[in-house]
Amino acid sequence: MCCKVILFYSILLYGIMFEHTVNTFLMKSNFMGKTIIISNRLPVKIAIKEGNYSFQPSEGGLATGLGSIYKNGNSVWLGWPGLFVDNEQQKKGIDKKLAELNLYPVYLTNEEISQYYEGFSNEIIWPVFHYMATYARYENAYWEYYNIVNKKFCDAFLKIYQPGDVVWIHDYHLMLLPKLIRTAQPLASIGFFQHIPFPSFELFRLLPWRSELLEGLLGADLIGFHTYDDARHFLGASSHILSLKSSLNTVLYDDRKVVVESFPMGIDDKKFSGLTNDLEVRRNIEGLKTTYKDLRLILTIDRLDYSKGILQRLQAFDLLLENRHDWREKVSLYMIVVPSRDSVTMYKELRNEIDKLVGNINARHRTNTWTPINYFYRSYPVEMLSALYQFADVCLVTPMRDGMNLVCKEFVASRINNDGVLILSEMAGAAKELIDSIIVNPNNTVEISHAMLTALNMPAEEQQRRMKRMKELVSKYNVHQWVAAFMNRLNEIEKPKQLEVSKYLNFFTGQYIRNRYVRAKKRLILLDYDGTLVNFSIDINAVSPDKELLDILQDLVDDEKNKVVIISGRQHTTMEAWFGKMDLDMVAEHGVWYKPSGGKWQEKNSV
Ligand code: GDG
Repeated sequence: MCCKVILFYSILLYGIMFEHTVNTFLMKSNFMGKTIIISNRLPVKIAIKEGNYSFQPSEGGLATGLGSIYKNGNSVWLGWPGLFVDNEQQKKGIDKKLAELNLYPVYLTNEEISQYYEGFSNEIIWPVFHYMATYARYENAYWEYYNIVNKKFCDAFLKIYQPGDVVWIHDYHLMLLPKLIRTAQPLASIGFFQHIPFPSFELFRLLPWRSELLEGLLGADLIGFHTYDDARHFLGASSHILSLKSSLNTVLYDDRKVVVESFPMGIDDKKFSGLTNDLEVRRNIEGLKTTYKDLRLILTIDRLDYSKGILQRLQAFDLLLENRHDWREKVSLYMIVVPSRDSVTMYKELRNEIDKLVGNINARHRTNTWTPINYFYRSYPVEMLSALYQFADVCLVTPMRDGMNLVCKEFVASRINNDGVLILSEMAGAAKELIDSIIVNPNNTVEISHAMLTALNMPAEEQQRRMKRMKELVSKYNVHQWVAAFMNRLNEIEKPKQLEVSKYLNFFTGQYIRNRYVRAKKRLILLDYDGTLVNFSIDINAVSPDKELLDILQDLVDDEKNKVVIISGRQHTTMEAWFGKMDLDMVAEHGVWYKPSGGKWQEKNSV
């Protein structure tokens, strides 16, 4: 039966190939289609003032990087606009304004935001993928909503998708989406990039829905991560959990090749180096100079999160002040913590712990003229960020885990004089690239406090040497290069894939072919014999058509929409003996002999 199904599909495939020349069509259309970017959030900030909405494009790294493709008129971005809207009239107004920016909203209900976003994404995936599995809450309701919302994104996507479009999905909120899209549009070109780490198998296996998540991702053609280790972990999980074979960076899944590679994300370095001339930035630097005078400054900037290693970093600074009294009144920690998810209990608790520890350290070490830790729980405009990046002596970035970490790259890009020192956790993706930083283990508070001393004492020439190399790297592998590398790779994969559509059939391509077959009004079905209708064999007698094959051919011939032709290198007398009684055309002996259905055999010269 199985053989019969495969045979039936291969017959259909051959027929449709010639009916529509699938490959040529696909290859042409792919390069003409638009790019559809999909992420949980749209790159836009929407503010409501007295019932009116105002829109401001987001300045985030992703928005900047992808801006080069989504603002070029042939691309669109699909995502949640970041606020709850229940009024249809208001939705229409928002839709219209967003469409002017090539943005398409997926509206979420409060329940969906709470269960899919705060629940599944941030209370399950986030902790497990950042190796903090004890924080995970495996609620079944979260999983249900994760499915519902991924499906919602798929439905919204299908409204704007056209064959030939390229899809680029971002991040862990949408891990089921590649498969949902693949099922609906089997031939779509789908890329997926994950911005957070992918954990090792031993962590990933903890998830009750591990197989579904992997299969969801495997709907993509290209899966990208920041680092080689993340890609390796993904391949390991596919092999352990789904028993999939992989060769180098390619997994074979459902007869499709899925390429898994690392694409370390860069920043818009020109933006940060350019900000050094900004008037507002210069004013902020003057302000910092007045406030901090001769003090050396260690800068840390993070979103409030337990993955960022904020407490450990504070302990390390405390250790430095305890052990080296000579640095008291000479150095301060300037710590910005950007509010985030603070309605969630564990984030609230983390904030309380940070508040307590900062208070404790300051209470023990401060003097009348010196505050050891200057702690700010708020976000700043980029002009202040840039001023701090330029003014600080040291930037301390010590996450417990981080997909990449862009703050350290922004610090480097801001150092126009090539001075300053970066201390970087080995657990940040960026540590694989910025090897001229001082690399530390974020759990080792002693090592971090030593690193701070090393940084504060580092000779100017060494600072310059290290910073110059890091700056070259940050500039060369910037966000534009990242976007180009990913999109080029996706296109590269697409070409051979289109050729392989004719070679490999799977569930999705099978469905696609079946649909096209059913819809066609007239079909020309050209069938090779050896290796197509029967297995290839050098024993000629072993490959005569059996009853099963003859029945399938008869079914095809009986359909009056079909014209069936068998083409072979075999003797025309053999073909006649096998198929002579059927109402089909035959081409034998490599085209030398031809017989139209119901007609007689004719030799080429006489045709
Ligand atoms: C994910 C991954 C990966 C911070 N404070 C302020 C502010 N920021 C900006 C920084 C930087 C960004 O936020 C934070 O960078 P991250 O790298 O931590 O990125 P996330 O979006 O949190 O996280 C991470 C990243 O995706 C990219 O793939 O690197 O590993 O977790 O750009 O400048 N910006 C402003 N005011 C602030 O107070 N204006």
